[in-house]
Order: sequence, then C-alpha cells, then structure tokens
Amino acid sequence: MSNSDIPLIAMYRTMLTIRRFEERCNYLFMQGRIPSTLHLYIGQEAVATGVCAHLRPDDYLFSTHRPHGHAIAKGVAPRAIMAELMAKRTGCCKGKGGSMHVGDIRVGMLPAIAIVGANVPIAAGAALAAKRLGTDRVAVAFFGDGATNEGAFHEGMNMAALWNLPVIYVCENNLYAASTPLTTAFKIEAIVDRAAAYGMPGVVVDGNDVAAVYDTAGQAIARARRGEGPTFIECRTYRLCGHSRSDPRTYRTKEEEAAWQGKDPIPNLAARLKAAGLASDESLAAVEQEVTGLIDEAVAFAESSPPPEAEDTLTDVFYAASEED
Ligand SMILES: Cc1ncc(C[n+]2csc(CCOP(=O)(O)OP(=O)(O)O)c2C)c(N)n1
Ligand SMILES: [Mg+2]
Repeated sequence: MSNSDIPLIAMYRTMLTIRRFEERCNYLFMQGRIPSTLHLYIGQEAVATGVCAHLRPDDYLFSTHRPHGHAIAKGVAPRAIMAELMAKRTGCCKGKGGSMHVGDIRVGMLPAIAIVGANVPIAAGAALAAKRLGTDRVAVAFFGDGATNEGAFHEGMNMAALWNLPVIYVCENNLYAASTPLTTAFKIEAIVDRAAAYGMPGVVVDGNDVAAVYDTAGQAIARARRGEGPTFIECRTYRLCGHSRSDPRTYRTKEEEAAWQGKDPIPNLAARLKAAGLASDESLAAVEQEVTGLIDEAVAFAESSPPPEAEDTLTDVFYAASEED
C-alpha cells in the first residue's frame, strides 16, 4: 500500500461497483426479474479490478461463465450488463447472450465464453493478431483453477509461449471448480507450476489484495507490450457465494468460509485506505452513495427497455462478410 501512484480509491470504487451490482443481481434473480442463471463473482473483485486498471479499450479481454466483474472492470456500462441479464434489446449483446456471454467489443471485451478453458487459445489468437498488426495491444484471459485441467488450456499455453505472444493468463484460483475441491483434482502442489511446463513465467499473488494484483499484473502487461511474451498469474482468492443459483455449498466447511470472509477484499481495502489517510468514513460513504445511484439507474434502464424483436432472432448470430472485408 506504500505505492502512492496506485489509484486505490478508483479501484475501491470499481470493486464496490462490482459487489453492489452483483448483490442487486442476486436479489433480482431471486425475485424472478432476471431469467436463466447467474454465477456471481462476490469475493474475487480485486482480481478483475487490479488487472483491468492497466488495460486500454483496445486491449482484448476474454472471460468465462463468471464475467460480470471482468466486464465492469473493463469498462462495459453496468446498465448494458443489467439489460443483458434481463434479456433486453439494450443489453450489451442485445439481450441474446445473457449472463454467461456478456461483452462489448467497443471496450475490448469479447463476449464471455462459458466453455471452461476455451478462452485460453482464443486469447492467444487475439494476441497473435495484435502482434501481427504491429500494435502493442495485449490480450488477457481470466479463468478458474478448474480450467487449467482442460485440454484447451494446455494447447493455448503452449502456443502462447512458443510464439512469444502478448497475452496474460490470469488464473483465479478460488479453491473449487463448482463443488470439486482443488485438493482432489491436482497432483501438483501449485497451479502456477503449470507455467514452467510451457516455458512461460509464472507468478503467484494474493488475489484478495488489489494493490498486489495491480502491481503483478502491471509488470506482466508491460512485459507483453514490450514484446517479451506471455505471463501466467495465479491469483489466490475465494468466492464468498455459491457456484451458481441454489448451491447449498455443502462441500465447504463453515469454518473455511468464515476464515475467508475475514479476507473480504472490499472492507479490508476500506480499512487500509483509512489507515493510510487516503479515505475517511465520509468519503467512503460518498462512494457508496454514488455506486448505489449507478446501480439504481442500471436497473431502471434495464427494466424499462424493450425485449429483442422476434425478427432479429438470427441477426448478429452469424458473421456475414461484407464488401470491405
Ligand atoms: C468444458 C466444460 N466442462 C464443464 C462445464 C460446467 N462447468 C461450468 S463452471 C464449472 C466449474 C469451473 O471451475 P473453475 O474453472 O475453477 O471456475 P470457477 O467456477 O471456480 O470460477 C464447470 C465444471 C463447462 N461449462 N465447460
Ligand atoms: Mg474455481
């Protein structure tokens, strides 16, 4: 926290926006006002925030079935995400994707991919394009611990390392892949050890410490922009909620959950900001109020938006090459 150049207050605001957005989503979902299903990111907000604070709109982001936090941190408007979750025409994917596919190409977030591990080679492809076009853009893929046991992960990691691509692989190790504990799914001691198998640098960071994530991601992203290749970052974190709707969480103990509740990144950051003299109760309350207003507006916008038209069912779904291609 000694790095005064780290925009901690801005990151606090982003983390709080993600948290309050998702708490509201959960409430709306329980009321039946959001259809389908939701995978919440509650507890992991420091990862998306610390990484995306370094990204430009022309950098590429690839997310997963748990994408709301990544989308907000990358700059997708909360109202467009909320409208997407409610399957409205004003949603960031025109209401055709829903929670597991949010994205907005205008800010560099491609629609999220719910096939676990599938975004790893796709991010390598985007990084290859960035490199071949002679840009200093980077691609970032977020995925969970479970994804690192998928075949696509290994293929993508190998290619990214082999071709020295400007990609950052951010593994959000929250100790579980749905109900499967990490300890029953890996022979290796640490997920970061996967990186060495491909000749890629690997780093472990406390995923609940936004300043640490910011610092680590900053080095990896700068390295990629300089043309020095990919980095694998293992962020150790925990989801302070169920995997998806109606998860009784019987695979975790109450003691474990309580211990991680004490490591909640948001109140901990608030306490650290106050201790460092960077925030007061009043300034934090003002952020809270601002965020509440943003979420209220997003919900009102989404609920008053129209559903997609039946005749648009097949538009935007298939790519049609134009004369300019
Ligand atoms: C290829 C594939 N297999 C299974 C699933 C079903 N599924 C959805 S999320 C999930 C767990 C993923 O765990 P992890 O990668 O650790 O991410 P987390 O949910 O913890 O964020 C599974 C098995 C899927 N979406 N894709
Ligand atoms: Mg996981």
